[in-house]
Amino acid sequence: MSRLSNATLGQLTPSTGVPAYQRGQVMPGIVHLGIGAFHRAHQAACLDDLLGEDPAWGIVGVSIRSPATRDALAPQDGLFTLAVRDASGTHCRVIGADLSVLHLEEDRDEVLMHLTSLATRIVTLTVTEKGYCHDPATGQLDESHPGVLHDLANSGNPDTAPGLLVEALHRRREAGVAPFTILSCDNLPANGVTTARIVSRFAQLRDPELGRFVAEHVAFPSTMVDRIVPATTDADRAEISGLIGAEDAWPVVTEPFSQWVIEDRFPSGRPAFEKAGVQMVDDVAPFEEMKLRMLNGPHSSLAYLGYLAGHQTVAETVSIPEMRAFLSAMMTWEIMPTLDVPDMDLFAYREDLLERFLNPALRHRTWQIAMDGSQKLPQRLLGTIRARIAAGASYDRLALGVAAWMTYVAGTDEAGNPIDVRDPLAQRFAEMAASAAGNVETYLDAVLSVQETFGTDLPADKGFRARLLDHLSSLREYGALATLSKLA
Ligand code: CS2
Repeated sequence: MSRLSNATLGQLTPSTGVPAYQRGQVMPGIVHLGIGAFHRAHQAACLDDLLGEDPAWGIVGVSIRSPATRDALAPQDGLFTLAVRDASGTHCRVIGADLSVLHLEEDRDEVLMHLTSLATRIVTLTVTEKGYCHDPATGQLDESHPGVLHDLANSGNPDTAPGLLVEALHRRREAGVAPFTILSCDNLPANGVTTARIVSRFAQLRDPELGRFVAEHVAFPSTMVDRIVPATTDADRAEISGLIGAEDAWPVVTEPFSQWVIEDRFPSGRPAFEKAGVQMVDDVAPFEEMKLRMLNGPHSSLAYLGYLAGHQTVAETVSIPEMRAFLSAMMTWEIMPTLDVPDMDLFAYREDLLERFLNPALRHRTWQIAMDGSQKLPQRLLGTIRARIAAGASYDRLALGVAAWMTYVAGTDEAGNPIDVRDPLAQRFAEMAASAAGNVETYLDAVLSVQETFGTDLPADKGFRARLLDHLSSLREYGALATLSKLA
């Protein structure tokens, strides 16, 4: 079987969608940092719809950590298959919007060349929560982060996203080239404002004048992104290569649903996003809060609870009726009252979410969603809990999500199997569990003292601690399913 590439595009099976434009005429206008599966299934698919009309917005993709995506896609001229899956089957379309894929460490000069080019008017990011080198509880740059210290000392050779953005903005300023607009597409709260704070602070630490310049002249619109994109497996690779009739080393698998809401602040210009179904708004905050609290909060909760009880995938976990009832009650009674989204039917949104979680054709692993909880919990569950505390309202189910996370990061599931915990703080949690030696209260107080996640207010809240203690004890004694069933 030949490899997917520009040369073999014409030989694919007739059912495979291909770019509806001449790739050779497309010019790079966007640099994307963090070219993982999510970017390719969401932003790249959206731009692919627009390039026929306006070829000025091709994407240069950059891997910040592993060169694996670059190595898989470079021989394919940046092409990959987007496989949309649901109960009706798998629909394949080849995306051509990523014109080239670079690796920061190995291709640093080329990356910086694109970032400083006049043609690059937007830089988008999906570098995951931890890629911002910030303190998740406060949203401030973590000034003791090893990557930040490295980039401050080696400003011409940055390794982190903030360091790279600031070096590029500095070079553009020196050369008299207008700054690019920075669009964070990660699941951070107020992602534009948060990214602006982090990048401006980094610039200020390098040079106060540069800090002022970034704060005053760089636009950071906020955005809400939504599409469920499980990690690609070898079985996906084999199936999709068979379906398209060419070998694709790194296709992406996703659901039919896709949503993108963007604040319309692009001083250097932008693609006609709205023509691809993007909602352009003045203020993204209500949409973003709705998505983080309604989708991601329950997603993380079900991932920890499901994993602990031995369930591998989201669909498998959510097919348990008590789990569905628990999630629905969590959304209805504890999350929806904290939201205020204009013209939005939250009940319909809730039903759509539960339906999406049930998609039987996506093998979305609970273990994948469980990753990096220390970075995710603040915006997914803890902000909602704070809003409920402020309103004097109950938050039992949300607290169970947090307790399930605490149990998960202690490193053993209900059957006594060790858990491969992936989190920047994994080592600390393992040590806390070991030194608590089975004492639930000692473990709880140790985890609650992690200020990066909980800040200083929640650990001091006696009611919050009491809820967690009840849930932790119940999880240990009766297990996840029995505990959540009481709240379903
Ligand atoms: C998931 C998200 O892995 C996770 O933490 O909750 O990636 C989720 O699938 C997306 O935010 C959906 O838009």
